Amino acid sequence: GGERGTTARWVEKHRPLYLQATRHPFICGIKDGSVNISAFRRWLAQDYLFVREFIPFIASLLLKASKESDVDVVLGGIAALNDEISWFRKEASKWGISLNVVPQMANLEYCRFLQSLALPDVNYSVAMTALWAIETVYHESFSFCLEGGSKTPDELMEACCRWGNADFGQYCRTLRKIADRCLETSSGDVVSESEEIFICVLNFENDFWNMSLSEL
Ligand code: HMH
Repeated sequence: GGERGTTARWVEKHRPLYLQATRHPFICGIKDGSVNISAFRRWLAQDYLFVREFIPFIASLLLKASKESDVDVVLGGIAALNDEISWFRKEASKWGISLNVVPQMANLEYCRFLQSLALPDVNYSVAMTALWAIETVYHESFSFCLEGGSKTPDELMEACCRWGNADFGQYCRTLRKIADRCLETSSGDVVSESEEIFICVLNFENDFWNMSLSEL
C-alpha cells in the first residue's frame, strides 16, 4: 500500500534485471556515440517486425478494457503506433534498409510471447502489466540517451526522441497507474502471474538488444 504501487516495488525487487534491459550495452553505445551503425540498422529492421506484432497485442487490450479512461489511453497508444509504422518506413528508406527481413530468433520468441498475451482468456491486469513494462523499457532506455552529457550521434536522435520524449514518458506513467490500479484489486494468482510476465518482458528486451548487437 502507501504511495508506491506494485509495479514500483517490482522494479526495485528486480533491479539488476531491470538495469540489464534499460542500460544495455547497445543503449550505452548510442549514448556514448560508440554504437556500431550496423547494429542500429539491424535493430531498426527487427523492431519494425516487432511493432507489427505489437499492433494485435495492443488491440487485444482495447477489447479487454472496460473503464472508459483506459479505452482512451489504449486507443491513444494505437494511434501512436500508426505514426510509428510510418516513421519506421521513412527511417528505413533514409538508411537504405529493407524492412523485408527474416525475424531473428530473439524477435520470433518475443513475438510469440506477445501473441500468447493477446489471447482472449489472458487476464486484463496481466496484459496491462506487460504493456506498461514493454513501453517503459523503451522510454527508460532511449531517454537515457537524451540526458545531459550524452554523445548520441545526430542521426540517431530521432529514434531516441521517439521513445525518450516527455510525452511518451507521461504515457508510460499513465500505463503504470492503470496497471497498479488493476493489480490492487486482482487475486494473488493474477498478481504473481503479472510479476512473472514483468520478468519475462525484461528478459525478452535484454535478448532483443543482444540480438541487435550480434552479427547473426
Ligand atoms: C522490442 N520493445 C521493443 N520494441 C519496441 N518498439 C518497444 C518495446 C516499445 O514500443
